Amino acid sequence: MNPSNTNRSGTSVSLVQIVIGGILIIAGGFFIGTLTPNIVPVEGSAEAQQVDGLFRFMLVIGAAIFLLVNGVLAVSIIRFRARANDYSDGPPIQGNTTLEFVWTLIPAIIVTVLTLYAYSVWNNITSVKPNEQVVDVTGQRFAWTFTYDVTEADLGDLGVAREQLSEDVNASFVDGGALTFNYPQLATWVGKPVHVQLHTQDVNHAFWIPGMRIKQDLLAGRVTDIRFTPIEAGVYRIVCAELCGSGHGDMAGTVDANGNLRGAWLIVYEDEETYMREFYRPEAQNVLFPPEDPVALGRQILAAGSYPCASCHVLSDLGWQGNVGPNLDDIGNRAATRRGGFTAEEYLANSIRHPGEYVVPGYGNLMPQFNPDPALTNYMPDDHLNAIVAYLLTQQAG
Ligand code: HEC
Ligand SMILES: [Cu+2]
Repeated sequence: MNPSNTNRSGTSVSLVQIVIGGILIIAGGFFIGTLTPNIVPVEGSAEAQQVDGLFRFMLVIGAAIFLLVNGVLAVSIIRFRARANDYSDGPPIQGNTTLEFVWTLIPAIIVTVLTLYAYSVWNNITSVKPNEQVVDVTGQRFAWTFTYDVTEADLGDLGVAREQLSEDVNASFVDGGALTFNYPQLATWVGKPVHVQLHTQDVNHAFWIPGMRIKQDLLAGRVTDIRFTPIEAGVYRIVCAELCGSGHGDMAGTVDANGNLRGAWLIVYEDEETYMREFYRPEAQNVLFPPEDPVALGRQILAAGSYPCASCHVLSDLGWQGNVGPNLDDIGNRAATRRGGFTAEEYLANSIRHPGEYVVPGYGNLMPQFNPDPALTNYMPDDHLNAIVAYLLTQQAG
């Protein structure tokens, strides 16, 4: 009697039954694998297709193993249950070389194939693509900032010659020879390979765009990076996937009651032309020709999201909804009387340069210090500070 294919009640399992069972299990695995599109978000990038392909492959294998294990379990419970008055022991089985060989070989093959497949997907995702759009992403408690380069060629496109730019503009926006501008959202177009370089100003964060299937940690003191190529126009949520403090939840893009996008989102335009017309040119123009009026300038600087204020403060004029710090809607009314010996301007400037010196009662000392020194994190030049103060003083709601 061969114990491997004879059950306790003496009926044997034929090869045909094993083959039919095997086919059913694998077919079941494929059926469950086809459900993937229903349980994952839209595939917004070429990488998403690859990642989902790998996921589906693992799901088919996992589902087949699930059906095998639970199928055998169900059959065993029914067919080999203890009958009334049967107190006998089962047959004493000792080793089965063929069986052990098979159940070692199959998992070894599966793991090897998965390793090679996953490695090739990772290789594709991380490889350098031609004509990449490079965007610097800065994460800090509790906001994302996206920095775009304005190249010499773009300047021509915008109808500006470099020499035409005023001394002022050069002084505030040229950094290492390149013109850059910040924006609170990431924008690109279908088919454009994007290379994001990730910097953190404080603790570790993680940059996650579920629709693109990319997620990469930001590590203090290091620059990390990730690549993706969008294939579907639309707006996609950007999320921080590393618990980074009390405002962590504010590092995810949200939609307010009026349907407006708040916080960080990825916007994928249909083509380069639409991207240039609707996003790039207006934003670059704003930066190249900042308003002369300090109030308008302060508003523009804050609206660009260069500083992470939005995630900690409410300011209805700009759609800010953070609640880590005081509401700034009426800051213009109380700035002059907050602190003895300080004018409204001095108080606001000091709140931004040295927030720890006077902590508003009822709040934690959580606000970062914005420094006049470019070598320090959270650099804020004096002209930005003055414009922001001028603008905040006009906020006198209620
Ligand atoms: C990490 C959260 C955080 C960020 C980012 C942040 N703040 Fe604050 N802010 C606070 C908190 C908390 C307080 C109250 C405690 C204190 O006074 O330091 C505060 C206080 C203030 C005050 C004084 C408010 C009052 O009622 O007297 C001003 C003005 C202010 N912040 C402006 C800004 C501006 C402008 C920015 C961006 C450049 C900014 N904050 C960024 C958390 C933040
Ligand atoms: Cu974070």
